[in-house]
Amino acid sequence: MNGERVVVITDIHGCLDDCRRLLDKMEFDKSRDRLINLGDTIDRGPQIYETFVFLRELKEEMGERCVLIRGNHEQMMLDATRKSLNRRNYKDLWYLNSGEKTVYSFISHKHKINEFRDWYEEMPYFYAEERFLCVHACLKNENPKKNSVETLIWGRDTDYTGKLVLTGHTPYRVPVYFCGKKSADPIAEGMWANLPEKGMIALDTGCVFGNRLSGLVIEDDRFKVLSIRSSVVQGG
Ligand SMILES: [Mn+2]
Repeated sequence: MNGERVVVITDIHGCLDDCRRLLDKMEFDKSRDRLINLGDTIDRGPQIYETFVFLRELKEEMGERCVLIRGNHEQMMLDATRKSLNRRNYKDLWYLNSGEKTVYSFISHKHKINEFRDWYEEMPYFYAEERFLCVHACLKNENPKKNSVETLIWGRDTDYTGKLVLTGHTPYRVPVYFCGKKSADPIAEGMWANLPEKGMIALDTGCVFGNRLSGLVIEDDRFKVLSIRSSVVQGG
């Protein structure tokens, strides 16, 4: 193996215990690997503030090897907490999507999430390298800059056939691969395979809804999917 290992996770939604267990299973090494998180770190789950502390420490230690991409939930929070006259509608939207849980998680640790807006504001909408692209939701055009923000963080298109993109956002039972047809091909757990050049790998498996947390390990031009069972009790 020549290059660094890449470890991709997504849609943690405050499920920090599960995130740690998955990173252990992926043998994540913060001193050498690149970590890419595809967004949606906040809202819905049990340990939202703790997830923030964990990721902030990792980012501080790893620097540019830690890539934290923006999801629609970070975007809703940023819109709802922006200092402007017009944020009432944004706050309603965020609270409809579990924003209150994030607010109270920070308050219960004697913080306001507003204190850390700047940290969340630094999250980019996409990440690109030679082998693949990363966005939270989906792409229509393989040039990330030619997609609307709406597509990047909320989109649900699966008919993309451009350069390989890794996504989260829409939960599937297991990680799936799409390339130009409606049906999804499930990706087998723990099996090394060649990294596709085109299409879309969707990694969100609904951990916060009680299913599984999944991630991708990439070494050179090969990848494998690893996952764990969620510890979240539904309705809890
Ligand atoms: Mn999302």
